Amino acid sequence: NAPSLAVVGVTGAVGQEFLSVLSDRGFPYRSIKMLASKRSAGKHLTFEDNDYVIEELTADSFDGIDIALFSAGGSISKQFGPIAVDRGSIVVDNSSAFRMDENVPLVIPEVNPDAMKHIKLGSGKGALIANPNCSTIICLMAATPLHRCAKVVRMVVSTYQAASGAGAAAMEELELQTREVLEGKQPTCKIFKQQYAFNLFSHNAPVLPNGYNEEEMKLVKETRKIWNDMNVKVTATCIRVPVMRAHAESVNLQFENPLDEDKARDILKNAPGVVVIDERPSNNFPTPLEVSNKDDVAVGRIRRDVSQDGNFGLDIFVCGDQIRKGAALNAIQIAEMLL
Ligand code: 2RA
Repeated sequence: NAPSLAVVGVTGAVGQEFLSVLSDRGFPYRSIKMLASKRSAGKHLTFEDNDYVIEELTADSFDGIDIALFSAGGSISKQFGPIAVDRGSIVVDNSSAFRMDENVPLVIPEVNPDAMKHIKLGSGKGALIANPNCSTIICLMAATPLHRCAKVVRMVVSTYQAASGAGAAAMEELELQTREVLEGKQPTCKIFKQQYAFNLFSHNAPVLPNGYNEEEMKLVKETRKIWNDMNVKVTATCIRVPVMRAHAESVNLQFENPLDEDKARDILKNAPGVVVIDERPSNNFPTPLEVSNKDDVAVGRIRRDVSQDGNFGLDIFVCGDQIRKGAALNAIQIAEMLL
């Protein structure tokens, strides 16, 4: 019978998108528990014409819960994820807390579904499944079909990341700053220490001793885990750009075996969860606005890398909705695999 669900962090941007995706996809559930911090407990929300009272997340929240969707930050996942697993829940965690744990599958359903094949609903045994970082999901949705055909040996990624990745408050600040700047006022800088409107800057994640920020190293490490290939060379530069909710990524791929651009285009046209927008005469290629609020990742600018001999290199440009496929949709597709 249909599973009982819990949504942890239901008031956040991803938490709200969990509910939208559950409804859009007719995900079957016999009950659903809306969980958030003490601050939100007691508030009402309507979901699928039913009224729900948001409950405070506690250690007892997971009794009888089959699947728990988490998106409330790494510290909440670290504290309550294991508790939920002990109570027999299968946790799909959108935070980075457990992504690199060798016992936790890191899953993009269209890419590496087998990584979670040992996890069964109804076994009474809880488990943890990690949702990859949004920029990783969006990149690998396009890069993996090509990798499966010609084996990527090196990937260089430049990302152009939306405000939504920094949360609902960042989206609100971008809108506020845009108005303020247009009105000749001093922009309000609370979320980011610098002006964001009409500007762009290196991703706000902490910078590590090697000079990369955490967002860039997530792309490097998560790609190797998801592809189960510790030798693939990955480097990344992640930039925050004044766009609301969809990431864009420029991806350069170097292959072990030749792959010409026409074959690459065909592979991508047939790839699940991918749409090709690649019209050179009209200069029509993926844009963040085009993919916003949509499930599919869009890819274009497919072209042979002229810096490589033969067909061993390819450049592509990818856009994907950060909140949907980059977080909530991917997590719920993972949950669907448990049904
Ligand atoms: C970002 N990847 O876009 C992060 C969100 N999890 O900032």
